[in-house]
Order: sequence, then structure tokens, then C-alpha cells
Amino acid sequence: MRLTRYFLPTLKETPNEAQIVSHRLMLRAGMVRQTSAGIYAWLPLGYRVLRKIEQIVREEQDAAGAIELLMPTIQSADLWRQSGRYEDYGKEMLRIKDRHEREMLFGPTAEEVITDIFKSYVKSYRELPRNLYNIQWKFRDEIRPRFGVMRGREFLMKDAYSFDLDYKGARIAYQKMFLAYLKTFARMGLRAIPMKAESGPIGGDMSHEFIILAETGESAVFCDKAWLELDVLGNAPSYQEDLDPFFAKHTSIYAATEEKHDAASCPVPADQLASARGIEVGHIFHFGTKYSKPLGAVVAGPNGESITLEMGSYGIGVSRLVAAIIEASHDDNGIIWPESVAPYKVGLINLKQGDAACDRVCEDIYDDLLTAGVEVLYDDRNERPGVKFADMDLIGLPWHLTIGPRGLKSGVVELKNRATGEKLELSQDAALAKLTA
Ligand code: 5CA
Repeated sequence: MRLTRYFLPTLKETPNEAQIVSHRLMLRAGMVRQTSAGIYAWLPLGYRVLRKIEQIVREEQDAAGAIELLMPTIQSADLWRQSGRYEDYGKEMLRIKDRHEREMLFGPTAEEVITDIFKSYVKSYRELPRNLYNIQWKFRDEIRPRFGVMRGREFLMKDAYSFDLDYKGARIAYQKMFLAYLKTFARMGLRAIPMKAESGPIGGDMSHEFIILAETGESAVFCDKAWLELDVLGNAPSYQEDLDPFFAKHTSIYAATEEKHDAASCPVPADQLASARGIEVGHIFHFGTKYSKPLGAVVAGPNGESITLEMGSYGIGVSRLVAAIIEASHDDNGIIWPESVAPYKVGLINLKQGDAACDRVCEDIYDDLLTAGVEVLYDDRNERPGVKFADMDLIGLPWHLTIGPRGLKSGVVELKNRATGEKLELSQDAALAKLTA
């Protein structure tokens, strides 16, 4: 993409409504624009990152055996009356009436809808287990939307729902998602710690929040310092294996959210306990028959008996992750994208637009990168080098390839690694080889 034809409205000034670094950087890097309180338009650069994150989430859900579908954003109030949650959900639910005065709502989550779909088709234990997920916009009328997309009112969530015949099966489904979450967040360069958590309005008896430690996190969390060094996926099992040992290991190292932590009964000695703030990027729940029972989701068992389905649900805050990754990976100059979610891999900087040699080399490199399938953003603007460097650091692409008249005279271009700051002077061919490897 050529910057002169792109839509990248970067800001020099720090917007004063933004209180945390990820929100400031997302606004400055032209990634999102607030259109109403807690509701954001995703501008082109931000949307690319959102889609990359969504794709990693999708691949790991698929690998764990979950099946993707798509449910609507607008739901009928009737189903929520059947589960008993319509009144309980309170003001966080955005309630809507259609032209026939029918009560509808913008879904804050989808346990009722998926249970209703599943029970309409699945009648026998032979069709179990199943795990169905979708990646869809949710709406929660948060009393205090803040920190940009970190706590929005409209946000993108991956929500998966497992259906099993008994507790044993449901536990395996839960463990699969537990492992899938650790893999998902690791691919984004994040260390997410699973912490014992309250299950809140979703309900249930077993629940873990996946938390990224960050000073700006909304909740206080406590964990054994062992978590900070643990090679989480070092000996990760495959999904076909017995996941009990892996699950037991990772749930035995202490980690709890504030609501679950009790200083008096905490098994970890004070000098081994890390107390920090955290961002919740995922939350998994086992809740048994909480929804299947009132909604009548039953199957025929091996002897023809009627069995109420065991369920769990598994959420990931896809849009929140964009901000969480920035909280975990930035410096004073801007964002530092891990390569797996970067909007473009390479930023190509022409230091002297209009100079015949610089233009020619840049055009050649740009074409070669595109041909090799490398995502590249070419700064072909007629701007001062300082402006170009500052913008490129701000938007945080992993590699910056700079072409200037002085370097060209000695046959070199400069390749900078955004994360380490390391700069290499290389021949054009060597730089290309490194970026296309
Ligand atoms: N039905 C369950 C799991 S499918 C559920 O709704 N879980 S949840 O309430 O914990 O939400 C799942 C994830 O969505 C959270 O872990 C969080 O990362 C994200 N999330 C929740 N509320 C918001 C919000 N207001 N803004 C951005 N992300 C949010």
C-alpha cells in the first residue's frame, strides 16, 4: 500500500480524552475513531490488526475442534425470558422494540441463542460432543465505557459453546479450550495467566479468566511468581491426549483475581506472591445445565433415556486484544507490533521522494516485496525524513526499510528492527532476502 493513496489519519497531538497508553496510541496511529461513547469505527490500519487477531483466534479454535458459525447480533427477548436472564441482566442489556412492538435486544452474549439452535437439531448422544463458536459483535451498555476499545459498549468477541453428555465430557471440553487459549495468546506475543475467577452473570461452578499483566489493567490480581518465568507451552500436549496432567499443572500454580483471592488462606508465601494489575482477555466457564435445563436441551442417551446437556462457554475479547497487545508492547515512540498481528510487516521509507535514484529503488523494492507476498506500507509522501521516521515508529510496523541518497551512493539501504532498534546497512538484495525469508 502506498501511503499517498491510503487512509491513515495519524495525529501529532495526544488526544486528552485518552487516559491509557493503548488508547492514546490507537487514536494517534489512526486506528480507530469513536463515533458514540464506547462505540468505535475501525479505520483501515486498526481493522487490519483486528482481522489478524481474529484469524489467529479462529485458527486455534479450529485446531481445538471447535466449529465456526455465525449468529445474529439482534436477539429475541423471549429466549432470555425462558432462561430467566432477561430481567436479571439489568441495564447493561440494550433493549430494542421492532415495528411490531416485539421485544428484541442487541446480544451481550449468546448462551440462549446457541442452546436453542443446538437443541433444535441434536437429538441423540451419538452427535456429541460438539463445540460451536462465532466471532461476532456484542453490545453491553457499560455504565462507564472507558480506555477506548478496552472497555467498549460495542466490542468483538469470540464466543464458543460446548455441549456434552456428562460432566466428564464437559471437563474435557473445558480443558481443550484452556489449552487453546494459552496457544492463542502466545501466538500474539502475550503471556496470559489463567486465574481462578468469579463467573458473574454467565454463572457456573468452574471459571478461569485469562489475564495479561499490565499496569493499566482494570483489576487487581495475585499470582505465584513462578508464573512469570513459566514456559507455558514447553510440553504442551496434543488435543487427542489426556489433558488432565497439563490442566492440573497449570491450575495448581496459584493465580487468582481479586474477588477470589484471600490473603489469609493464600497458599503462596508473601515473598513468592506477585500482586499486579491485569487485563482480562479471555474468560471460560463451565455451567452444567444452567441454560440447557430451562431451555429444554436434551438428547436421548444410549438406553433411550432423556439426558440434559452439559455446557460451557468460552469468550475471547477480540477487539480488546488490540489494545491489550499495545499495552504489553510499546515504547515512548509508539506501538511495537508482534509480527503475527502487525498491520503490515514492512514500512518502506523513501527519504527523498522525487529523487530519481531513490524513487526507482523504492519502486523496485516495493514491487519485489508485493510479488513475494510481503505486506508492505510504502511511505511515498513528500515529507521530511523526521516526519516519516516518527510516523513509522508510531504505527509500529516490525521492519523499517529506509532508502536515502547517501546510502544508495555506497550501495546500501538501512533495515531497522522496530522492537530492538537494531539497524543494519545492507545491500538491496540482502535486505530483500531477509524480509522475504
Ligand atoms: N458468554 C461468555 C463467554 S462466551 C462471556 O460473555 N464471557 S465474558 O463476559 O467474560 O466476555 C468474554 C470476553 O469479552 C472477556 O474476557 C473480555 O475480554 C471481553 N469483553 C467483555 N466485556 C467487554 C467490553 N465491554 N469491551 C471489550 N471487551 C469486553
